Amino acid sequence: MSLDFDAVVIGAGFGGMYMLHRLRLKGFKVRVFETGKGVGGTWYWNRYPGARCDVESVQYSYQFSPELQQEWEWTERYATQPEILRYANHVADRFDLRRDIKFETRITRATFDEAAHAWTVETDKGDRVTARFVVTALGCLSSPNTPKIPGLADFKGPTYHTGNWPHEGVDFTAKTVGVIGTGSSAIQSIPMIAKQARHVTVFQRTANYTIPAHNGPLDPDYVREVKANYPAMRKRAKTMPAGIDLRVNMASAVETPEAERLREYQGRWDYGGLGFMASFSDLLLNDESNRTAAEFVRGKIREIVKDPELAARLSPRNIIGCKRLCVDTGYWATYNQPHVSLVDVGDTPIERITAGGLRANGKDYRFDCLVLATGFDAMTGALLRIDIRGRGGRSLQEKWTEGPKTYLGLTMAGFPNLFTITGPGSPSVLTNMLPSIEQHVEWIADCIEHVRSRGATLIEASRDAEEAWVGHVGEAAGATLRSSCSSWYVGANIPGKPRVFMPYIGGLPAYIERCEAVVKAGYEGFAIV
Ligand code: NA7
Repeated sequence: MSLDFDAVVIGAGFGGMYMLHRLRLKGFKVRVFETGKGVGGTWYWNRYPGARCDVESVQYSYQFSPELQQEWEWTERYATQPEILRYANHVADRFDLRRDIKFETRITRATFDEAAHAWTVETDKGDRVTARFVVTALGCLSSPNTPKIPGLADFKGPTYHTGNWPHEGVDFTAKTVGVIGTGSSAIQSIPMIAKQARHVTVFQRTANYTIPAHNGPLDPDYVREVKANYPAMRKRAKTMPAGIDLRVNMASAVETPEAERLREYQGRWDYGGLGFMASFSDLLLNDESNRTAAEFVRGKIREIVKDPELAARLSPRNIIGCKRLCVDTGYWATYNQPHVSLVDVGDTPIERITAGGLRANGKDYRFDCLVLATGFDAMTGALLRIDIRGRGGRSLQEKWTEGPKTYLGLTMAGFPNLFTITGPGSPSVLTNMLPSIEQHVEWIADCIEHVRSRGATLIEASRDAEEAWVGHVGEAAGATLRSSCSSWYVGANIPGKPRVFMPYIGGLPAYIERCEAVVKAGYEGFAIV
C-alpha cells in the first residue's frame, strides 16, 4: 500500500513546527494540519491583553539552530504574546515550513490500520490521508475550559475566553467587565483590562500566588553576553529540573535562620519571576518550609493592598507552588483602584449567568462584557477531542478512562506509530516548554529514523513498559506537595476528570537520562516490527 505521507503532524505550534523541520531534514515526507490560520499554537490563540510568557525570553526560544538563536532579537525580559507570535512566524519563514502545513483544518479522526501498519487521518475539511506515523503536537493548555455555569447562553453582552481571544482585540473603554477566574491568564489580563474599563468585577474561587515579573526592556550588554555564551547557558538549563537556567539554593527553608531566609525571599521577590520557588530546595517537599514562603508572599499582599479585609480575601491559603505559580505586573495593586472589585465565589459557586451579568451569593452583579479566564482541559483535553483509534478500534477515550497512560509521555501501548509531544507523563508543563519540546521532537525523529533504518514499519510501547512508567510518574508525584492540591495538573478543574497527577515531576535531567537510556538499550520497552 502506498501511503500519502511518512508522517502526519497535528498542530503547528512550537512542537509541530520543529517536528516538521526535523523530519524533513531526515528526508521524510510530512504534512502538518493546523486548526488556526497561522503558526504559533498557544501564542496564536491566547491574545488576551497582557498575555506574556513567564519564562524569560532568552530562554523561551529554540536552540536547535545557532543562527536563529543569534539573529533573533528579543526586546523585553519577558516577551509579550505578539512578540512570541512574530518569532514563531519568523521561524516558519526562515525554515520554509508553511509549504507543508495545511491551515484552518482540524483533525477529527485518526484510525490505525493493523494490516497496513499505517494511520488514516481525517479532517473537518474532508481530507482523508494515510501516513506511517502520526505525531500529535497539540499543546498541553490548548483546549479551553468553559465551565458549565447555568445560564451562560443567556448573557446579552459579549463573552470572551482568554484562551480563544478575538484576533482583532477587544476595546473595554467605558465598559463594565466581569472576569471569572484568578489563574495566570486572569492575573495577567486584569491589570490591563482595568486600565481601560469603567469597572471590573473579579469573581474569585481560589486566591492565587503571584510573583512580580519586574519586566522591562532587555539590556543590550546582557543580550550580548547571553549570545556569546548561549551553548553554556542552554547546557546549564538542561541540568535544572525545570529546564531553566536559574540559581537554585540547595538549603532547606526551615533549617535556615529567619533573617537569612527572609533576605533570600526578598532578593528573589526583588529579582522577580518563577525563580522564587528556587529560594530553597525543600519548598515543595516540606509543609513547614512551604509555609515560610507562602507567609512571605501573604505579607507582601498585606503591604500592597491597602484595605486589610480585601488583602485577606486576596491571600491564598493553600500551598505555594502547588498550583502553577503566576508571574504578574501590578496584579495586587490593581485592587487598590476604586473601579476594581473582588467577589468571592469559593464557598458558594456562581449561581447563574443572567442576561445582564451574574448571580452569586444571593446578589446580582451587572456588567457589559464577560471574560472567562477559566483555563483549560489540560494535557489530555486536546488529544481526547480527536477520535483516535488504535488496535482493535479501541479509542484513546476508552484507554484513558481512569487517567492518561503513556510510556515516557511519548507513546502508548495499543497505539503503534503514534507519538505525543508534551504528552501526559512527560515533564513538559513543569518545565520551560521549548527545551522540553526540542528534546521530545529530537527523540521522536530519531526513533522514526531508527524504525526506517531497520526496514521496519511499526513501533509500539509494551504494556509492561507503560505500566512501569505510569507507576514511576505516580511515585514521583506522591513525593511532592504538588500532587496534594486541586489544580489542573491533577485534572481537578474539569468535573468528572480522573484525578491523576499528569505530568512527570522527576525533572527534565532525569527524564532526558531515562529517554536516552531507553534508546541505548535498543529502544527498551518497545516492539519494532
Ligand atoms: P487556570 O490556572 O486553570 O485558572 C482558571 C481560573 O478559573 C482559576 O482561578 C479557577 O478557579 C477559575 N474557574 C474555573 N472554573 C470556574 C468556575 N466555574 N467558577 C469560578 N471560577 C472558576 O487557567 P489560566 O488560563 O489562568 O492558566 C493556565 C496556565 O497557562 C497557567 O497555569 C500557566 O501555565 C499558563 P480554581 O482555582 O479552579 O478554583
